[in-house]
Amino acid sequence: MSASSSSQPFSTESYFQTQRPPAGLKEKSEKMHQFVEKWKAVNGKKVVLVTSGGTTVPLESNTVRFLDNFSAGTRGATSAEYFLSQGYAVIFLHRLHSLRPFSRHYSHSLNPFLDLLSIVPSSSGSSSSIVVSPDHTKSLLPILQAYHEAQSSGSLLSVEFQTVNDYLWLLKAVTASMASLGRRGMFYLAAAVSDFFLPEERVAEHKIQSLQGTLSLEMDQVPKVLKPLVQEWTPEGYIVSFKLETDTQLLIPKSRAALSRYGHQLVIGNELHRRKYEVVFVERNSMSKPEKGTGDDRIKGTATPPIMESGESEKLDVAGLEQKEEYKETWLRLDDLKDEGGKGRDGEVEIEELIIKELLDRHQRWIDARE
Ligand code: PAZ
Repeated sequence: MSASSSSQPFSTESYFQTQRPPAGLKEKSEKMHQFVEKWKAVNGKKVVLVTSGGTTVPLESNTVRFLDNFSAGTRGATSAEYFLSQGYAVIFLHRLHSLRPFSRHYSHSLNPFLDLLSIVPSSSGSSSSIVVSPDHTKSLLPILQAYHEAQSSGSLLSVEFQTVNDYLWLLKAVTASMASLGRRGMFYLAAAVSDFFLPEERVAEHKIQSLQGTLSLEMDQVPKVLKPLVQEWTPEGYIVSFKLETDTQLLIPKSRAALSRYGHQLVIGNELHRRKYEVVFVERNSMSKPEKGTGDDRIKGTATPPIMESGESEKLDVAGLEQKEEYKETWLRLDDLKDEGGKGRDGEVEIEELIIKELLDRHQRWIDARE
């Protein structure tokens, strides 16, 4: 299959004008809206949107094949648990079949739940019963208690997406609802969202046939919705985006470029292979958002960011990158805990626990700065 790209890149606006909303959008949006309204009425309650897992890009509308990425949803599912433990109400917008809060501890590949159970044979003709083996009870108990607590309080709402199109529409819808929370709303955008997609008019209807020989695909760039999200959809929300790189040299400059470009509060950078052990918080020295359209100027005195996002110019402005004083970086490393005598890497502490601890204070300061 060969598909030619449209000459104009999609803007956020043209994307939503031309790409159809997914089935079920209305119902899911309504659920998220009700959830936000419920918690908005509770004085001081903070609500976080956690996005999690990878997005697919279907190659056929009767989908047999699709492009995907590596993300298992560990970051999002783990973070959601820590947000709940800190009193947040959590909207968990996640990829279908990716890891979920609480059940992630018993994933079929790492820790199959059948291994937790033992059979107690009947003693008097009644049927046998099943119990959790004593050696697993200790670790299961707090997880089960936290799970029941989230269920009975209704503080966790899970909503699924699969394709990048599902994700974009749901993100727009939930942001519209969460905007009314003002600064009490946090956006923790950990999903690994495809940078490229096939516009629906170029998606084959049926399974692509191998008779055609080679398959070449030309994909369009997914519009950078973070920009309208920050500047129009929810100007008051506390917004945390993630930046994944495989070249560590790019982590900080690209995180700074994202802050500069979108004007939000925090970028958490992580390198693919070390993401479970260390992350870097990249933020501006001041808490304030830059004025619309001025973020780039804060770094280098022109309207061009130091590193452009993919699909735009890849020009690197070294002079801009060297002006570091506008930004600060804070590394969180499990190895540091070990050095300090705590439980670090391969111990019981998860990096997400450290991330959420750091975020609590920053979010509270963001709220206090306005009130
Ligand atoms: O889902 P996971 O735990 O396997 O990976 C988490 C992650 C690397 C996808 C996340 O931390 C992240 O960086 N998300 C943003 C990716 C990006 O679009 O740059």
